[in-house]
Amino acid sequence: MITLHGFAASNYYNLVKHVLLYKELPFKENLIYGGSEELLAISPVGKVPAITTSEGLNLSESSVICDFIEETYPATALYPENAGERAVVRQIMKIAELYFELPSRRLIPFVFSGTEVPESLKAEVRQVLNRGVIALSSLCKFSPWIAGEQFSMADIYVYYVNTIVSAFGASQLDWDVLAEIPGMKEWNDSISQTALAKKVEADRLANMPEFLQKVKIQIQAANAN
Ligand SMILES: N[C@@H](CCC(=O)N[C@@H](CS)C(=O)NCC(=O)O)C(=O)O
Repeated sequence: MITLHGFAASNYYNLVKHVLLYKELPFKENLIYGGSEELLAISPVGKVPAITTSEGLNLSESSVICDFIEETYPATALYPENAGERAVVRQIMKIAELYFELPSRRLIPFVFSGTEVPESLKAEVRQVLNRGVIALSSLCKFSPWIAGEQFSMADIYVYYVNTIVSAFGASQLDWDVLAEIPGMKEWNDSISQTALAKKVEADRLANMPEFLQKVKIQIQAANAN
């Protein structure tokens, strides 16, 4: 059985969890936070999510884990059979990661520490997000799924990327980024209404107080040094 390591407040963790649930694969969750020696033994950069397979293989990096799960458990396929269509799904995921997730994440430390985001950083983040908006507007189909008729890995991946974009883009840039992409908000809302997304969200909310407490302790320790 697969063990999924990490914590439910993490969107990266949640996207892998959603994939496992979608494919109805048995798995157990090991609650573990970033920065511990225990995690470093499983995940070389000390980040979550990571998985341990039933054969004892440890893997990290959410997109790598998603591909491994798909290749190992191809029933209930999450990638199209056609190589070109598969590449388009991966292209959407990669662009969402590079131009939506990663720039939005640069705002997180300021939110957690309650400090003002410098205007220069806001401008940089806006610029990168804008590239994402242009690219995803041209690539996403929402007919009804993000890459077309077939529900794919990109539907799960981008949905969890968007949780970060919405939360931090709106609060720090005063910008409803998702509203810029025709069809994105409606698609996002429809995924949020699925039973699996609701389960993952309930687990996220349950983990938030403990996660925020960990962040607070880390900030206090950093300030004391
Ligand atoms: N590229 C990684 C990013 C994972 C990541 O940033 N995880 C965060 C939680 S959402 C983490 O573990 N942070 C802890 C740390 O940076 O020490 C992936 O796709 O899995």
